[in-house]
Amino acid sequence: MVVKVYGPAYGCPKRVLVCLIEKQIEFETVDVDLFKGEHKEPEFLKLQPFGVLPVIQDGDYTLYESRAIIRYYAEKYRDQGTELLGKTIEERGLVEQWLEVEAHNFQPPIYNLVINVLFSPILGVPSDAKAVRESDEKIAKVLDIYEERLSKAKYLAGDFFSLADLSHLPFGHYLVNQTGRGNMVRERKHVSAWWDDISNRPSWKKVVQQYKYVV
Ligand SMILES: N[C@@H](CCC(=O)N[C@@H](CS)C(=O)NCC(=O)O)C(=O)O
Repeated sequence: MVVKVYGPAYGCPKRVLVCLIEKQIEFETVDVDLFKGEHKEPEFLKLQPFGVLPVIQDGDYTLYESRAIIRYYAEKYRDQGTELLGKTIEERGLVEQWLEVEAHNFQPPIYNLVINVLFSPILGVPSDAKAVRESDEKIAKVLDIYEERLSKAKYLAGDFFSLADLSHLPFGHYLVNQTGRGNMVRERKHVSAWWDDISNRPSWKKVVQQYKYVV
């Protein structure tokens, strides 16, 4: 059974795509156009009642929330493809810790930037300069903490690439390549080396090449 992933052109679904590639799981994609409001149509809401991307269908199993999906596949196919959860319960704890940091500290201010810097002009709505300034300040503080962590470990959870690192790829890409803030990463030696390492993985390069970002 091939996994169906909805919305490959956007950031959060790319988190799922890169995980499926690392885990060597076959999938197909279904386009959903956020700018046309397809994610708010009744058929889509039957799958994802909150009207956001992604959602996956795996046979008759439906799952949404990108980080729930990647945890599910990393666990289900533990012995297939890249091991993404750590070998010990302590390693797993650190993977979970950094997944939470990504979800609550890293992605939200970058998401705000993406809305205000990239989406607002397309939608023809004014961008909120205060929100942009506050997001920049939050991202700088978060990256200072990452710099400290990555000066002691090659990856966020230790010396192994994990779901925690993988989860940063879609919005790290927005930060470095789409919102003109690559300097925030480049100014921090260890964050910069980490970003080069994870974003050069064949899995992520394939996602970026085959499922182009809409903006
Ligand atoms: N916590 C959710 C967030 C989903 C989310 O915000 N998705 C964005 C795309 S990255 C979206 O669909 N936005 C459309 C909207 O908010 O209307 C997840 O990780 O799956």
